[in-house]
Amino acid sequence: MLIVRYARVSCPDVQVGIRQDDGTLSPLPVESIAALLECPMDQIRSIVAEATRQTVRIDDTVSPLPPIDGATEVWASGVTYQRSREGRTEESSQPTIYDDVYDAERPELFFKSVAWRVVGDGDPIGIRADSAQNVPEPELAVVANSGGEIVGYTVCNDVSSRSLEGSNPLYLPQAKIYAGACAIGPGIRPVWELEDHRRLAIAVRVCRGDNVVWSGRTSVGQMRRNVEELLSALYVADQFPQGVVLSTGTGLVPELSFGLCPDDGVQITIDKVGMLSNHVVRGVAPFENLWNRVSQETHQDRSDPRSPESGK
Ligand code: DO4
Ligand code: MG
Repeated sequence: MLIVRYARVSCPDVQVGIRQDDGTLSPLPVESIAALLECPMDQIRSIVAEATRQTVRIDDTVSPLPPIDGATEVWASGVTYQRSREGRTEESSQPTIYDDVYDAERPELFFKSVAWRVVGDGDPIGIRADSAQNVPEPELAVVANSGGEIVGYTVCNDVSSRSLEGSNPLYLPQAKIYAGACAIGPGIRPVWELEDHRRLAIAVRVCRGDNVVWSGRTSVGQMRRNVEELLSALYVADQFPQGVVLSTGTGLVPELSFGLCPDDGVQITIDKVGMLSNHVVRGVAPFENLWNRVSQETHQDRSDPRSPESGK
């Protein structure tokens, strides 16, 4: 099962539910995934267990949404796989810093996105208009609650500007945070359904027209650090009252001659967690609707005077 967010044509309010592997959806009695992540694990498990009684079929009237909302933030870790260290050493004007951070006790952690900027499965992902070379970064992301307990796992594409980061590591925030740079989905696989996340395989395929122009495969077992270590480094100096999604770094970096182009299709699959598919667009304009989406969801709240149901 996956914990998902979705909207329905008959009832456009955003709902949180459980998507079963047989293609049925069961609504959950919470208003947001953020509200779920406020709870301790035993409560999350019992809320999820309650969901399975009532089901609806998934069809064209159901639109999937990214499994993140509210004040939940996305953070990411870097240079956690040997392949990321090698790729960055090759591209960078300051190659030694990547060796240093790979070996260091303190992991590299960086802020990636607020929830409303995240795109979901089937949405476009972005490349910056001012960036010459851009890559997908297929990553396993861990979802934790307010207490730092692992709730589950999802797929993240940490889309990045390789040329900006390569020209100067101080440009990292611009290489990592811009319109369409963070895709997450399709849902959250609860931790109690996975025996050993380190055995999960991660695969990527980039299609241009009918051709596969880049593909790769790795396993979470290749990661130098473990997810508990990454999470405790994040929680040691901050609080996450509505939980966090922490992407654990990429082990798949293409050769330097490869870069994403508009209209490319990017598919990332993680065993037992799901497949995240997106197509590439350039620039900011295709993401202008993201703010409309979040603003509509906010005003769904009946207590808001701008909501039609409030009668004000
Ligand atoms: O060091 C910069 C970012 C690294 C990263 O995003 C990764 O290794 O996945
Ligand atoms: Mg990354």
